[in-house]
Amino acid sequence: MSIEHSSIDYSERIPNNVGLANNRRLQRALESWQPNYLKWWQELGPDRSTGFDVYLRTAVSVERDGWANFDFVNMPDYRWGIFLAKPDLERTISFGDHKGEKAWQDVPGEYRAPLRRLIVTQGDTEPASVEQQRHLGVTCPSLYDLRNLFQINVEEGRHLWAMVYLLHAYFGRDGREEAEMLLERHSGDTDKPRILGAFNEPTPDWLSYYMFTYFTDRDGKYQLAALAESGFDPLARTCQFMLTEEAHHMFVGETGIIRVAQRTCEVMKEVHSDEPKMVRAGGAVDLETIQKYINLHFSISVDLFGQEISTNAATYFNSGLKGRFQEARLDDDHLLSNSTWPVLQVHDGRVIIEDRPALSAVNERLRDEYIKDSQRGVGRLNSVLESHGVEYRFALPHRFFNRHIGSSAAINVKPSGAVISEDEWQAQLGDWLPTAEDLAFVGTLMNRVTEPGKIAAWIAPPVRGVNGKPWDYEYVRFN
Ligand code: BYC
Repeated sequence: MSIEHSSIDYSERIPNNVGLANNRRLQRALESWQPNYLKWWQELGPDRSTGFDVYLRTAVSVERDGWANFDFVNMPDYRWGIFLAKPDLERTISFGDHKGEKAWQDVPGEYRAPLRRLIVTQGDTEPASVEQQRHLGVTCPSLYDLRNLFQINVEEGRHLWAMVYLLHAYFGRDGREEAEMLLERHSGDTDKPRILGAFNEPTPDWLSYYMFTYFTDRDGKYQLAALAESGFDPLARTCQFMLTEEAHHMFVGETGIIRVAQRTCEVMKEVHSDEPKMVRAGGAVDLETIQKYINLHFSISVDLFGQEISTNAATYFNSGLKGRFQEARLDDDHLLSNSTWPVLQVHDGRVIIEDRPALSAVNERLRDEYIKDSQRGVGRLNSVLESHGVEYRFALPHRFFNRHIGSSAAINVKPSGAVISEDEWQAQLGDWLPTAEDLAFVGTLMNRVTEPGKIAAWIAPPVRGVNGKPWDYEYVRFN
């Protein structure tokens, strides 16, 4: 491969720091994918966004001070490019059968298929999320939120570019075909759906969007962190850089949910009631409905870690393709040949904990980390309720609640963790997951607010604006 550096050359048709100009074949291949990408963005990217000047951050280098450069960008002229974190030429593989060997700069022949599958699966989620969110701009609660939506959308687009670069640069003809397919599958499409369940679910309103960016983007954090450990160095370096952007997406989710809950608390005071009906009449989302959204989005996202016991995951680990969260910091043999991990399983319709070989439980271990992290945000959300003197508390449902992947997919589990019959499940479903009526109510709140300094009545303004600007700054200028 060509010489790589940290700063990004924006004079090129495809901005990059991978020395694309020195590899004409690859450059031409990516340049022929580019118009298809732009066509996809026009058709399935953010609705009604063309011609706006949006205050966006664009990476100018992958150095600490270079990746967050803010300026107005006329949509859709955002410059999507290819940025890899700086190489560490001494890097060695830290886990699995190849532990201690030099990280690979090329794809090892024997791991070509599983590596391509991982990259395709990761790549598939990125445009999927843009598709899922495409109508939200039409009902934005404020200019600040509209700007954040576009920021996340352009970055997910760039994350797609990151995976497409790997496919084109390292996987030859089948890589190019996979890159085409990434633009052909679509979220929710019955014939050609996106690969993973969560990415075919609708994101119909802004509460769903904050939940998605809180819960589903957080899966992104954990999966990217596991891939950032990969022995395939270009993948590891791509994911390292993607992780810096992912943090902002989760921030939008967490602060979004907090702002919705805060406004609900204020309205509860205004209407002197905690009755959901009264809160709704006051123009806010009742806490019970927020909890149902948490239950839904948590359960959908928890499915993204695969089955509790996975031979795929064991193979990925053994082969050095995908590690554990912060692999290098873990204090063990990094081979997992003799260790076990406690795993929740369903046996005879009961939930039990079993020690299973740690190697086949690496997906479950990543899910454990994810759940701990998700729980921390719920704690912060509850502090908001507490600070308003509200007694209600949010909680994550049991990890087996509403699952479609893994050993609990075949049984019904209450948010508390108790196993129940199908009849009980059907009878109580509406208490735990958003009903059509809940969705319709939240839908009635979704009205577009685009005047600087104004915000929809169901959500509190953010504490801070973007990049030191006030929250009521004109983040989007309509031309
Ligand atoms: N839906 O052995 P298993 C993000 C399939 S999010 C449908 O249990 P494995 C982002 C699985 O593919 C991060 N199918 O687990 C967030 C397999 O199929 P095959 C995305 C599912 O293979 C917001 C079979 O079931 N990145 O970046 O270790 C906005 C048995 O699988 C699901 C990645 O996921 C599901 N939920 O695990 C934008 C990283 N779960 O192979 C972006 C790359 C499992 O038998 N992907 N299956 O046909 C992976 O590491 C793995 O593919 C998975 C699945 C962890 C997803």
